[in-house]
Amino acid sequence: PAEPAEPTGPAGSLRARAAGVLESNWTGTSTVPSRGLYPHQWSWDSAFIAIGLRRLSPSRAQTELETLLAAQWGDGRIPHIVFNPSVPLDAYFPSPDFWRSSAAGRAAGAPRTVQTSGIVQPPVHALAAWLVHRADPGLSRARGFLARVYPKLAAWHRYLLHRRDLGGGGLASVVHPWEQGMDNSPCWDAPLSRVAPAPARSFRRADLAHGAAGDRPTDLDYQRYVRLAAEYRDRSYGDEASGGFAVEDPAFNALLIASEHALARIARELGATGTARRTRAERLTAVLVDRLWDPAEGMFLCRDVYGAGRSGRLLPERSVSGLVPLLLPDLPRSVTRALVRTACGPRFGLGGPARLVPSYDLTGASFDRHRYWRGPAWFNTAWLLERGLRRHGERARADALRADFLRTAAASGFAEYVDPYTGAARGAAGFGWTAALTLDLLH
Ligand code: 9WN
Repeated sequence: PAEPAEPTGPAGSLRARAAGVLESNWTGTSTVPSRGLYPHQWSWDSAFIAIGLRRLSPSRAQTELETLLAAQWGDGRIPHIVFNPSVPLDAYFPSPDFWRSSAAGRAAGAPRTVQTSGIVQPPVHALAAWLVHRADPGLSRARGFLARVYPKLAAWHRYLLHRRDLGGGGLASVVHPWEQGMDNSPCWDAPLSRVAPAPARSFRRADLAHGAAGDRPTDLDYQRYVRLAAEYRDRSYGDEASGGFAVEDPAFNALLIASEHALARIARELGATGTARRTRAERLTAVLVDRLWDPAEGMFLCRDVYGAGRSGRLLPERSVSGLVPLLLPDLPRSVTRALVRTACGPRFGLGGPARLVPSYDLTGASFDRHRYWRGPAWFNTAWLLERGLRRHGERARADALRADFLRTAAASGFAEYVDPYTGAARGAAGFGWTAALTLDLLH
């Protein structure tokens, strides 16, 4: 790719500023997404952060992933939060005393010494591990990095593909909106409406001390998040009996497939053929198209597994999640062409009126340019789209998205998310994956 112009500002080069964010968010063994709002280690944040950290320090990037993997549960799940014991309990909700992982998660093999949540996040980890290895293969081999992480990543994928195939069609389901990572996406409105809200006074949100209420999920959203998580905990985090919420999400599954391709490469590097994994990734891609592709919309949609009287149905909401599968190498050409058309059309405005890629259809009834995953543009999804465009030969569009990414990251102070029309900063400043993915795209 063409060398991106590196925007500079009064505070020094963009690279130095991004590195400074990662430095101040580093705890010694991992990186927090943001000091104030998210003071612990988050699963998919750490994967994106490792992808950027490899440009600064491949050994720190390895440590980032290994710290997360050290909190893996016996059943293979990688928890969505690993709690830092030195952070006060009231700094983030839900805190360790809500999840009670080492007690409630005992049957599922939760670790005894570290406190975690009991839900998961998108499986970006094997992809991150492979990219981290590629940044310095000599160091990685000398430290036995891939040999150490491979069995853990394989167990993680096994958990998702077996215990989480709640729809029975071969894809993984998320059982909580926090698992998919786009917490208050309009995609969850219909399945969440079947969840009885927990009493408002049964918990205290900590996020509103750091973020504007209009930028965050609503109280009613939180009441439902709390109900779902508490019920899962009270089932000992078992996936046999099902709760009220199960969704097959295109981005979550596309990341699993991309990571399965990465695991195939890792297996090959470790002396195996990787063929079985590559074949599985190809097969899963076909299943993804079969179950979630909507040709009329020209994008992937979410499947509400318990919708339509538990026979399942595609949800009509159009979120950026439905464009993320562009990342995959084995999609039919008709699908990749339609995805690019949809991304560049009026709904997502890529290369047109929108900055980066909005999290939700600009023309959708639930669009809200400020409220978190209901419209604002996020940097991790832009990074995934940039990769997808480049993979499928859309070089000019990928270059333009990368330039927009770098400009917006610089001007917003590495914001958590931005207004999809103006690029104005929203949410936390000095956000981990925004800084990390900036470093990656500058490279
Ligand atoms: C709940 C940490 C996380 C991200 C998610 C984002 C947000 C948490 C929250 O922050 O979720 O997990 O408290 O809102 O939605 O994608 O991983 O950055």
